[in-house]
Amino acid sequence: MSSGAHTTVLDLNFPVLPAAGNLKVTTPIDGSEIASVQMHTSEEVEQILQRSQSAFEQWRQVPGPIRGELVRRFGNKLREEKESLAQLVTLECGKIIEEGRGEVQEMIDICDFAVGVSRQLYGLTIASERPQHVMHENWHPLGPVGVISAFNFPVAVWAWNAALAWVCGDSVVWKPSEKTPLTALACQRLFEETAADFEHAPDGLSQIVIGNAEQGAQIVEDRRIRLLSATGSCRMGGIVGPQVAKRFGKCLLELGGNNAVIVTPSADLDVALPSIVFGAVGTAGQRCTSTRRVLVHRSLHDEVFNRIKSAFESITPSRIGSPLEASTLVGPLIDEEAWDNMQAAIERIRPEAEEIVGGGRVDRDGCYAEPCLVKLSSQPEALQQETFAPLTYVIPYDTLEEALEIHNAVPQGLSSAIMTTDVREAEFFKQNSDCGIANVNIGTSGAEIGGAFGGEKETGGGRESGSDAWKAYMRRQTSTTYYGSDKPALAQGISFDA
Ligand code: UN1
Repeated sequence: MSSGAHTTVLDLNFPVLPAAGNLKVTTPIDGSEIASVQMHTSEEVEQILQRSQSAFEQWRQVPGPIRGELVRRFGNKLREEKESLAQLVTLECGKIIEEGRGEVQEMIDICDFAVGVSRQLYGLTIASERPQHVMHENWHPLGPVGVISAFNFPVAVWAWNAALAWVCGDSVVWKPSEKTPLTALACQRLFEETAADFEHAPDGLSQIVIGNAEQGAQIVEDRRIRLLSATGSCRMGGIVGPQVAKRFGKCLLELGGNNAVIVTPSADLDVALPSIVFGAVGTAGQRCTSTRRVLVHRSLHDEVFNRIKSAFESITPSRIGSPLEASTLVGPLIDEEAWDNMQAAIERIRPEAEEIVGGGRVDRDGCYAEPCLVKLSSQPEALQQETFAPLTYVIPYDTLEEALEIHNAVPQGLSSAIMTTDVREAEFFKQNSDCGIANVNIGTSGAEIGGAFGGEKETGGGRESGSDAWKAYMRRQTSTTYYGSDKPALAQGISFDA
């Protein structure tokens, strides 16, 4: 039942996608079925895990810079295939094509970054308290890494993990969202083509598990998976985290956000507004970094609300539509459940709202929502939850201290931003935001890969992509060597004359 246009994207770019299976894949563009793929059985998952373990045993012996060479070539492959992969991303998860391209660019960027890291897996030399002793901190490959990713960044988040895992000497088993298996299969094919020409890459270095929570659980519970990197809801993290901890595995959790922008009286609103609007409605509000709350100084509450409202109204309905069209700014929600969640959140907030703008459904196949803006007089309990939709609340505050209190009074701690031209306000905000990301005069979404990405509290505490996030993919070892020939001294000055 796939429409002509969709079949063309699939056939032209990735002709070897499996023809039939027990997992239906639909496009949010119009809700039609575009493919079906076969889910792995538990025996197949077991074989994948075995292959991953033996790939790791070989790959860990390959020098870091040579591992980096594979990632360099994979990055180049992505450059060649950027447009077709971007189209597939858009087709499968519904983000606008410009953002689909941005997502593939994010993969290319992390590959470049990881190539550099492959020559910089630095340890430390540590001063020993004992004569003729030297201490080192070494980093060794960790083991097979499991990656569980979400529909909204169907390929970039895997690439953040995989590129670093590969240069760190690890193998990767990836379970993509059951809503986006096609992009994962396409990435797997691109990786296999790259690895086929690279003599040092063992079979099974990167593998995919197609399935749902059942296949996910098998990976989560398997002791061979030394690091489990999971992106998704706080609810999912609350299940996965304890399961991994129970078997003493390592976990990297990248969970929900509830991100706010604070607008102070000194803000330049021409700088602030575009960032707020992109943060609120970009990716149809389906980023973990999307702007959910705008905390505005009371003196600007009406003005900021009205300006965001005008921006939303200029988008609705003409710029809401097929994400494959260049003029579209807001594409579809992923599915009917997302639409229902958005409507339920609007109904929950309705009794408290001073004004609600938008939030209706655009009349076309697929779940196309008008961005919704809600004016509130304070932050109610209902805002403790994240709603994955273009739904933004505008809340007044009186002092910056109060703004930070409101800001931090949610369970999540991913991204935050302040709009100000006052350096004191900016620094006060950075010191007091409890989030992993704290931006000044840019929005909450759209982080570059160079920084460590992730958040605190129920966001899970994990850090991915830039800075020293690579350390999560390796095992740390402290090594003390005595190079003298007399009886060696004991640490802490202990004397022990046997
Ligand atoms: C996510 O939504 O899970 O900072 C990741 C951003 C993107 C990544 C978002 N670079 O918005």
